[in-house]
Amino acid sequence: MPTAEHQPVAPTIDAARNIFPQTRTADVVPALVARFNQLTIEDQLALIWFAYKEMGSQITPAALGAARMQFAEPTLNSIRSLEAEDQTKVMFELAGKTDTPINRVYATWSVNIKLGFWYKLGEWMDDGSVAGIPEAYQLSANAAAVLAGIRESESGQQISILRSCVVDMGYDPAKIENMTKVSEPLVAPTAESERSSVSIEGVENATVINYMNLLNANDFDNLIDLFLPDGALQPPFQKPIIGREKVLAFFREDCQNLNLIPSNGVSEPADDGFTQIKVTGKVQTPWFGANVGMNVAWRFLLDPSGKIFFVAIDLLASPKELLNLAR
Ligand code: ECH
Repeated sequence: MPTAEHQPVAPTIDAARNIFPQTRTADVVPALVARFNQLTIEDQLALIWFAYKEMGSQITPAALGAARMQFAEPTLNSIRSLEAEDQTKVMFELAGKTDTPINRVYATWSVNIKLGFWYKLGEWMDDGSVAGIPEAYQLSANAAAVLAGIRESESGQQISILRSCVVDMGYDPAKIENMTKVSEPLVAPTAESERSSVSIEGVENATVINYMNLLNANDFDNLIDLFLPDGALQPPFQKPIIGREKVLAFFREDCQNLNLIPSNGVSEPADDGFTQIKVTGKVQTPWFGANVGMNVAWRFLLDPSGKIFFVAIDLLASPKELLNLAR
């Protein structure tokens, strides 16, 4: 019996999201963030303060320079000039995500500017120039349990939780029409002669190697050429960002000065001439430098010409997962 000729069909993004389904991600991060969001605003601020007291010292000052503090400075200075009571009120409103002028400004900032803003406020809370959290503040039982959960997680997971709490604060950017985003200027790509090259045990694929090297060099214009026009990138705990234009905007806004340190991988044919590749390794953020290595996996789906149709970046559940290259 003649069989119908097999027509190659492009995979969907939804299908691509499920490649290497055995990858165990750090579900503890969204779980703790959800529990955090259930707490009272007072508890939320105190909890972050206590968590930050334990790990904030690992933040590298270089990151602050990179966040180009001038964007947050007018807001920071206006907060500093307020009475203590009103300073606390502004912080409550930020955590409460209400509609206020400061919360609307906050909504326009890139992730790094938001982090830098809080970093500076934290310093001022510490030295007494801005109202702080009373040392004797008693967390509720629920808040104490969330803090204990954060303490028990790995450092890469801890900073992901903190980042997520900071990103969620302020007014919802989606509710602001025609919003102009404010992000720090682009750094120049690393000079060709100063670039490093990764090597990945088990993977020689040129697209994957170039992806790592170009991202490490902040060379986003060449990096985006590795993607198909409708290619997608899925950051940890997020929905895929679809299409070259949006992915490029994301690289420029959120991905400067990352350090990708892939170590192992596996490559295998998928349907219709596609190739699926999983790589595991560490990622360092400019905020913590070598102090915090996040255990991650990259799951690539490449089309027959070697372009990226889909790549997901996952924060892994444990270091053990670095060795899990199962299909
Ligand atoms: C104080 C009390 C009042 C309330 C608040 C306070 C201040 C809190 C502060 C928190 C600072 C937190 C920081 C967190 C930084 C986290 C950074 C992370 C980065 C992860 C990056 C990854 C990159 C992965 C990617 C790869 C790709 O291949 C493609 C791109 C991309 C205490 C005052 C709030 C100051 C600084 C977690 C994983 C590998 C997807 C980006």
